[in-house]
Parts: sequence; structure tokens; C-alpha cells
Amino acid sequence: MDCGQCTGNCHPPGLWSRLFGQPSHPPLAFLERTKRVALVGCPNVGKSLLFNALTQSYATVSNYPGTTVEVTEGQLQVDDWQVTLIDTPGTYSLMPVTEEEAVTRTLLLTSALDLVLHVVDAKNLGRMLPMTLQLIEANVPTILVMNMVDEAARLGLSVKADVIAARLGIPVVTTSATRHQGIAELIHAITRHVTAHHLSPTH
Ligand SMILES: Nc1nc2c(ncn2[C@@H]2O[C@H](COP(=O)(O)OP(=O)(O)OP(=O)(O)O)[C@@H](O)[C@H]2O)c(=O)[nH]1
Ligand SMILES: [Mg+2]
Repeated sequence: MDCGQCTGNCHPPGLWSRLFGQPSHPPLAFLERTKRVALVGCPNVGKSLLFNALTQSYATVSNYPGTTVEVTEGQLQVDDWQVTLIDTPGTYSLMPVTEEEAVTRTLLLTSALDLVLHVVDAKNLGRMLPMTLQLIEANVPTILVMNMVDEAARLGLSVKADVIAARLGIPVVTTSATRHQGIAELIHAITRHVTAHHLSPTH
């Protein structure tokens, strides 16, 4: 095994890098403590605002390879876990029409994602839940984030998160990104998923 992959304490800290430079691979213990989580959903549902509320460091923006579509990444620390959050372009379904939707679909179905946060507008659940069903059918580990509950409440709509969670069989969190409501609950739900799936990666 490469020394770079070793998780033991075979030599004093820093000695290997002073003698041989940085190892090419981070130690396995570090790899096991990282997760990749993507925010997906229709345009204008509040993904980027939630991304900003969740990430605790500067975001990096890059073009998805071979496209002009921008994908933003940032970091979130939960317990001992380093979570890379990915903010994706708005998409209506997993059947891509635009280049943005194609990028999101590729990210969802071919990248090693540990979890997807499907962000929906709580005022328009009927229009948005079909994509939640598509994610569940595609076996993508998903938390449903019903955002904009402030606007739903203003319109007299009550959002029954526990009923929807029981029907869909996935965790559901309600948030208002503009008012910073539900963010702690969302971090809690991410933490629960990340720690529960530590030894049994989902895909
Ligand atoms: N009232 C209210 N407005 C919100 C909430 N979350 C987001 N918004 C507003 O919705 C608009 C869109 O928010 P974004 O975070 O840019 O939405 P997005 O999903 O990233 O949009 P795209 O990147 O275009 O897909 C902004 O004007 C936000 O201020 C919320 O919880 N309540
Ligand atoms: Mg956005």
C-alpha cells in the first residue's frame, strides 16, 4: 500500500512530506469522511439562497466540463464530515431539454453523489413533486426541501411535511431561505443521512 493511503501512525507527522513531498492520494481516513451533496430543482425555487445559507466557506464557480454551464461548489462541515455542496442550474425534470438540464442530469446520474437535496417551491408542490418521484425511481438518495414556506403561509397554504414524508418514504424539511428558517433542521437531516450511510454507500 502507498504511504499516502496508509491510515496508521508509522512515522512522525510531516516526516514523509519533508522527505518525499506530498503523497499523491489523501489518506483513506480523510476520503471516508467526505461526502458530495447536490442541490437540484426548478429555476427560482431558492437553491442558491439555500446553498449560501448552508456553506461556510468561499464558493468556487467553474464551467461544467465541455459546456458553458456554471456549477458552484462550497463546503459544509457536519460533525466530523466534510460535505461538498454543489449548486446546480435549474431543471424541471430528469428528461433534459436545455444544456443546463443536461448538465444537472449528468451530475445526478453519473457523478458519485451521496445525497441530493430536491428543492421545491412549497406553493407549487403539484408542479414540482413529479421530479421528486423521478429521483426516487432512479434510486437517487433524496431529501425533499420544501422552500418558500413563508410565501405558502401568506397564501393560506399549510404544508404537511410529515404526511408527504410518510407518503414518499424520504425525509422532508420545510424552509424559508430568505428568513433563514429551517436551515438548522436541514443541516440536521443532512447529518443524519451522512452518518447513517457511512458504511453502506448508496451508489
Ligand atoms: N419569499 C421567499 N423568497 C425566496 C425564498 N428562497 C428564495 N427566494 C427568492 O427567490 C428568488 C430565486 O432565488 P434563487 O436562490 O436564485 O433560486 P435558484 O433556485 O437558485 O434559481 P436558479 O439558479 O435560476 O435555478 C430570489 O429572488 C430569492 O430571494 C424563500 O424561502 N422565501
Ligand atoms: Mg441558482
